[in-house]
Amino acid sequence: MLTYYSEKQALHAPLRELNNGEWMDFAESTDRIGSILAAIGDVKTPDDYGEAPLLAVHDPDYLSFLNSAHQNWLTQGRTGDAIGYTYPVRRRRKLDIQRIDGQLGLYGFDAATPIASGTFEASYWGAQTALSALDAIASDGEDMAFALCRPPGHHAGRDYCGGYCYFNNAAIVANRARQSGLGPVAVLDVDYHHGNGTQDIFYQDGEVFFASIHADPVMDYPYFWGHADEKGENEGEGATLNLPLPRGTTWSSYEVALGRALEAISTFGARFLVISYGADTFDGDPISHFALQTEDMQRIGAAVAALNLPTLAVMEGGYKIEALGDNVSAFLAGLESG
Ligand code: SP5
Ligand code: ZN
Repeated sequence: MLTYYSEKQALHAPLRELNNGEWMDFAESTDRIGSILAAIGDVKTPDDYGEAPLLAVHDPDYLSFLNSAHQNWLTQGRTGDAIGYTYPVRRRRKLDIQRIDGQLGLYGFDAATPIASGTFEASYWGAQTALSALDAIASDGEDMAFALCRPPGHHAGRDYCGGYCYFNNAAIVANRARQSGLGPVAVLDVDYHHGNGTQDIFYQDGEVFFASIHADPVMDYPYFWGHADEKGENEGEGATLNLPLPRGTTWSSYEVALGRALEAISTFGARFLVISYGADTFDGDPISHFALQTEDMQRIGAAVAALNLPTLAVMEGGYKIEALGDNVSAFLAGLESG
């Protein structure tokens, strides 16, 4: 599989996150990439498409914030990673917030998404990785490509980070594919967690279909989004499909949801597919609770490939480091078998 990755993506290396009221080692670690690279072999270095494709999805003030947040943190005399603690989600008004702690609340939605010294640069190159994979399909005639994005992206919205995500790589390429006339575009999100950022970005947009199979948000992060009755709004009504599944889900019921998602993508008339691939549906993932096996990752890839669409796979989550490389390579083998 044609795969893109930049070593600059490893510059993002927060130390810890808040979990169940305590500090734990940052689950979205740089070791994840080592496991994947060892399993998949050669990767290509991305080109630089600049900030414009990022700004087509993200707010310019949010980019400035991300670019300056860690320096701003250090300027306040702090050490380590910038982490917020004040989240004014209700009845907040438009204020010119300068204090770093206020900005972290304004531009984020959880305390598990630290901003470290290399976060902006790594996230920037993660997005360039996705854009390069898109260009391989759009300009070089490839049928499919894999963007080994890290940090992941699907929890990030137009003007906020969250869930280890800063730039929404899948949304950036879905939007650019649509603008390049490759649409209608569908995004299929198979990460364990609901892709709330991607959903939010396209919620009122009828040109990009978003389907997600994930842990029921009644039980699991991100709690506030991903419920089955969220179906899109205005022009986007009917172009969002949420298929929440219970903890403990194995292939037999996953397969049914996947079939429904793929059928909806066909019915929508998609001509281009972006798949947000998370390996955190794997049995034994340290922060997740499905029970898919490595062979099921191949089955997901093969089922997606049967759609016969130009397909760009974007890496999202997956935290069982020892199994991560095998899971990603099984998924890619499935995609290639189609
Ligand atoms: C991209 C992605 O997969 N983001 C996931 C972000 C999840 N962040 C918070 C998860 C909290 C899980 N707590 C589980 C406790 C297990 N002992
Ligand atoms: Zn996830």
